[in-house]
Amino acid sequence: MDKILNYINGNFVEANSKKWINNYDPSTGEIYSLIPDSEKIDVELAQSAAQAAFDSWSSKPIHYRSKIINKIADLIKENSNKLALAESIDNGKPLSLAKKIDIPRASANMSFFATAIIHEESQSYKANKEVINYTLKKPIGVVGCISPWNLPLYLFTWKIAPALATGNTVVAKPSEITPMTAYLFSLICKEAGLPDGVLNIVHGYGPKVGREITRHPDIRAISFTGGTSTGKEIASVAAPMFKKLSLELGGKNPNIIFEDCDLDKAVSSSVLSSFSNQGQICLCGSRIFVQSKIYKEFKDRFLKKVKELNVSDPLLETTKIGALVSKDHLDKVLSYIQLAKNEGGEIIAGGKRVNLEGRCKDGYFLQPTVIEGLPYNCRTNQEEIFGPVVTIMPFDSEEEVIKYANSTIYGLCSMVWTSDISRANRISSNLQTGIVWINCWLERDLRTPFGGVKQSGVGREGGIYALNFFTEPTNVCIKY
Ligand code: TXE
Repeated sequence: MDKILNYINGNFVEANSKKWINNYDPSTGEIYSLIPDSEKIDVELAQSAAQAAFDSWSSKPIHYRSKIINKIADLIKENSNKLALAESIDNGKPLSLAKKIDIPRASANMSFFATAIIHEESQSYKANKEVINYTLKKPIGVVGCISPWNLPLYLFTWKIAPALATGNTVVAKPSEITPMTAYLFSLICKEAGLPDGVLNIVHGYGPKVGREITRHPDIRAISFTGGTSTGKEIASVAAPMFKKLSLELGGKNPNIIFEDCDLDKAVSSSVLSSFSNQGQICLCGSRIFVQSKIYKEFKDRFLKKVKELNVSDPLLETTKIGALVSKDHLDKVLSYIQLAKNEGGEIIAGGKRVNLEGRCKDGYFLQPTVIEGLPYNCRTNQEEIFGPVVTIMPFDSEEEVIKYANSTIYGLCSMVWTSDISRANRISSNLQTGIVWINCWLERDLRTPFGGVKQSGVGREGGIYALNFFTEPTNVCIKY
């Protein structure tokens, strides 16, 4: 049985408690590895190591930090097959998806921020002949990075890269449900020559380890991605301690299809935005709104493609829908399908657990599910389900669909399909989301502001937004 270890002060160690947590393979339902059941003392050891490493790391020239972070990016690439397999086994996602998206993006996260710091410009302001102001951006110190299970290494590196690049030292915690690639990442960081204590990874439960990171007085900023309810908990602990907070939370994203769209593209993209990663991406379009005139044609073409999606062993190249991440999550998603029925919805595709043959017979598999006939304001259309489940409904006017789209507590992203550029701009300015994709989905430029409004989060990640989050500006004013 593989034992995952904490990475503290450059050493690979068990939890102080010597206790372990079972780690399940969601495709088989079997325990396949163990993770340290860490607690407060382990977080304190990690914080001390990070504190001790801070002065040296933060004072290193940017090209030194850039070189090491680029080396980590290269080693992720060199180990991409091993990392993709580990990700697929740990999360249940198709191996092909991990190879195509998760691991390449983890490497890109590291190389993007390794170069961002050597191109970043700083500001100066000349008020008159005698006075000049300039801005110094200093690293914060020891920062906390806490990440979720849906895109494990992708989101873990998305936080760690800018934190390290800007000269901070890090105490990081991956989800206890998908710890494997974070562990392999720590081995890569060691091999790349990252100095001891610069990055520390503590495995374990959220309420124990995550909470201790959040409440440690000398971890001065928290970057978190996960559920909205957990985000509230973290904010309630960190805010009174005046910590900087970056919260990337849930979503209930509208996918709006106007009658003047390119229907082929809208249909095929909607299948991806509905069911990629088993619908376990905060950016998935879980509410599909189709203008009445094309509702039946879109629905028929969409359902045909959905029913062609094969749910099978994630390790098979042909698999499009893998396992959900855990038994608890499968039960949660199934409970929402039951809720949809209770609310008067009709299941027009899927809706049932899939029992595969062979090694995956006990895995957590679910049919891609489409539900019709629900009102826009019922619980099924208001709450984040985070599985391969979408609702579909018609609309007539722009005003009507904007009202539906903006009706939830979330505001992460929207998709809009139209060939009318004026309409695209009009709709984008009225949608209450941090991101709007027009005639596309998940087109990503890492320089852009990434994040949501309302209960989808606080702050933005990406590009200069991440560099600013992980630094504190000092304005220096000189009078000649
Ligand atoms: O996330 P959690 P979970 C949504 C999705 C999902 C729900 C819960 O709806 O069903 O969130 O998922 C750590 N203090 N998203 O349970 O609990 C935890 O150990 C500090 C959307 O995975 O938020 C893990 O490392 N940390 C999201 C991380 O927080 C705590 C992606 C996320 O766990 C903690 C994933 C605490 N009190 C789920 N409790 C997105 N936006 O992409 C837990 N953690």
